This record gives sequence, structure tokens and C-alpha cells, in this order.
Amino acid sequence: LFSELDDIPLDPHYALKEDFSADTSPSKVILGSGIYRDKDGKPWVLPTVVEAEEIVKASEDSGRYDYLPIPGYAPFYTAARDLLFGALSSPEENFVSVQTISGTGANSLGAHFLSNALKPSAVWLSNPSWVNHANIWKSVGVAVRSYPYWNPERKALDFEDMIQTLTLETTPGDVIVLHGCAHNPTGLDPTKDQWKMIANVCERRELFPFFDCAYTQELTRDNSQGFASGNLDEDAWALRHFAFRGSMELAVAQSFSKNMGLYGERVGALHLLTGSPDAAGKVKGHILRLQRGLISQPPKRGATIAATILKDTTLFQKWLADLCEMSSRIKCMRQALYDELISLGTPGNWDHILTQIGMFSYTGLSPEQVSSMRNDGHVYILSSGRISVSGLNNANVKHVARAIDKACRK
Ligand code: PLP
Ligand code: TYF
Repeated sequence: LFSELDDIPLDPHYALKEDFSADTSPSKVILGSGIYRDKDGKPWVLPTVVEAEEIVKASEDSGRYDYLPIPGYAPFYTAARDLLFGALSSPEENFVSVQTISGTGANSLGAHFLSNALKPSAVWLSNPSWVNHANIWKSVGVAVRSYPYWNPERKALDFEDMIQTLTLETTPGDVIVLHGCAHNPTGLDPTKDQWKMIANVCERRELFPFFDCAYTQELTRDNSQGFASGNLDEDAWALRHFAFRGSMELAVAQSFSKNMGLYGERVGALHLLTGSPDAAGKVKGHILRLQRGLISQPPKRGATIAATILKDTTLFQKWLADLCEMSSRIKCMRQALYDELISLGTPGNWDHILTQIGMFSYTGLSPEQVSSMRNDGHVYILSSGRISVSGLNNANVKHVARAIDKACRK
């Protein structure tokens, strides 16, 4: 029965991990998936998460393994909504929020819902985008198209072409997937003025905006208080701008994998901002029916940890400090890689390593250069040339720079 099926290659992230595991070189380095690693290359449990775990544990009773309701843990998904929308969370009656199996589940539930409800002629993804976006939308039977985003010559945003494509080639009712901030894989975000122009096009062309918020930008420490402040509002600026205009309904997929380091707990939410309480009521019915069919109820533990952090003022401030720690280390490693390449005199311009934001550097290295880094230097990165910067540390950054240098001189 199944012998007629196509052969499907392994997801590039997992294929990279398998090849890396099979490499016996002691100097091998992998800079693949967007998973934070500390200065020793180890996974990092956020100290705030450890504190929240203790609080959750102390309050646990015999109901700790009970099912959650279908939409999930309400204190979690309402706090998650408020984190994104801030003061715009009101009127609450226009929102539908549900807990999902992390950001992937939010993208997937959103795709199921929007494909049924809007019957779009296509979904528009940035070129390039997170590899799973196309996978998710194809699986719900929607045609996947792409809008220009990365200009390889300029190593910059292809903004004019992006606007032109969205203006000329889209059909009213199409869905457009937008990365809330710290675009994966390019680390390039539109400016605020550019976001306004994107919102104009969505409004004019009647495109349905679906924001994917899986990352945070670099947080900077506010020295007067010792904590980061205000920056999470910047992360949500684009989607708040769309919401504030009041002219568009929209969806947001939200992940707590990276910003709380809760990867394996699968903590996320899907939010829909609708035009009226009546529309919200209908959307809610459809979303809950889909959720019931796909997963019945989302998992409990991670959502209670995240809610504990989001709802406690002191823990929330500590969480911002944890975010600062991660983003400062990533920023230092960007600088360290850049400095090594400059001191080696590596051919090319590497300024973009410093200016891109978030967890990744989209280096512009070609697939041939990527494979030569692997063959000669045992350095494993995705064939797109994307580097997960937090995989760098003081012990491996020179080695990685030398591998890039060698590949660029071939
Ligand atoms: N969206 C983007 C753009 C991502 O890069 C990721 C993964 O890192 C996700 C969504 C979903 O991740 P998760 O399912 O772990 O929340
Ligand atoms: O792009 C990334 O690195 C993140 C992490 O199957 C990731 O999306 C990668 C692969 C995957 C799940 C998460």
C-alpha cells in the first residue's frame, strides 16, 4: 500500500544532527538549531524557571495530572496574550486565545483554522522562512507562495520587491505569515516605517496577517534598576501596530521555547483578534473543535511554570534579567566571531554578523562553502548558511572563524 509513496528526506535540522553525531573529530562544532547554549556549550535552565518550578511544586495536589480544559490553562493563555498585546488586550471580548503545543502547534492550529475559515488561494511566506512554515501550510492543503525578503547581494531586506510582490501578486483573502521580531533565519526585521507600509498593503489587499512570535530581540539592561525594561514591548511593536489600526483581524502564534528555555515542555499559544464579540464567539467554537480533534487538551506542566513567571511581578523582572543574560552572551559571540574574521582578513564584508538580531546569523555563505566548512573544519551549519550564534563560545569561536576563512579562500 505504501510503496508508492514519495521518499521524504529527513528535516535538515535532524539530518545535520545525525551527521554531527557520526563525526568522530574532537574539534567538531554544531551551530544548527535555535536552541540556547551557555558559555560551556551546555543547555541552560533559566534560574527563574527553577524558582517557578519550586512554586508550582509547593502548590501541587492530587489533581496535578488531571486534564486541562480544551483551551488549556487560562492564567497562562491570558497572561501570554497580555504580554503580546499589552493595553490593547482590551476589549477582551474580541480575542480568542488558546494554549497550544508550543509555537509549532500554534502555527499548525492557526493554519487549520484559517484554511477552513478563509479558504485562501495562497499563504505567503518570506523567502526564506522557518522551514516548518511551508510544511505546515502544505499539510492543510493551501498553496504556498513566497514574498522576497533577503537580498543576497546586499545582505539586507529586499523591501521594495517585497512590497511589490504583495501588492501585485496576492489575492484578497490570502494569508501572510510575518515574523513578529528577530526573523528566522535572517535576523533582519523591517523598520517601524517599513512595518507601517506592510500594514498598508495588508489593509489595501485584504491580506490576513498571521504573526509568528518565537523570538525576542536583544534586551539591554537598564542600569538604573538593574533589570531590563520595556524591551518586550518593542518585540510586540509590529503586531500591536497592526492591531491598533483597528481595521484588520489577525492571528498570532506565540512560543515560550526560546524565551523561557522551555523547549521540550511545548509551551505556546494561538491568539486571534477578531472584529467583534460575536465573531470571537464563532471563532472560539471552531478553534475549540479543531483543538479537540487534534490534541484534545494541551499539556499542563510547562504552562503552569510560564504562568507563574508571567503573573508574579518579582519573577517577571528576574525573567527579564535571564533574557538579558542570554541576549548579551549571543551579542558577545557575534562580536567575537566578527573580530576573528577581521583579524584573519577573511575575504568579504562581515558587518551583517553584528547588525543582525536574535539567535541567528545569516552569513551569506554558499552551500559549497558550508560543505567545505564541514569537510575541512568539522563545523556543522545549515546549508542556507545560517549559524545559531549561541552555539559559539570562547573555546570554539577561533576554530569556527578559521573554518569560515578557509572556505572563503577556496
Ligand atoms: N516559529 C519560528 C519562526 C521558529 O523559529 C520556531 C522554532 O524555533 C517556532 C515557530 C516554533 O518553535 P516551538 O514549536 O519550539 O515553539
Ligand atoms: O529554526 C530553528 O532552529 C528552530 C529550532 O524541527 C527548531 O526552529 C529546529 C528544528 C525543529 C524544531 C525546532
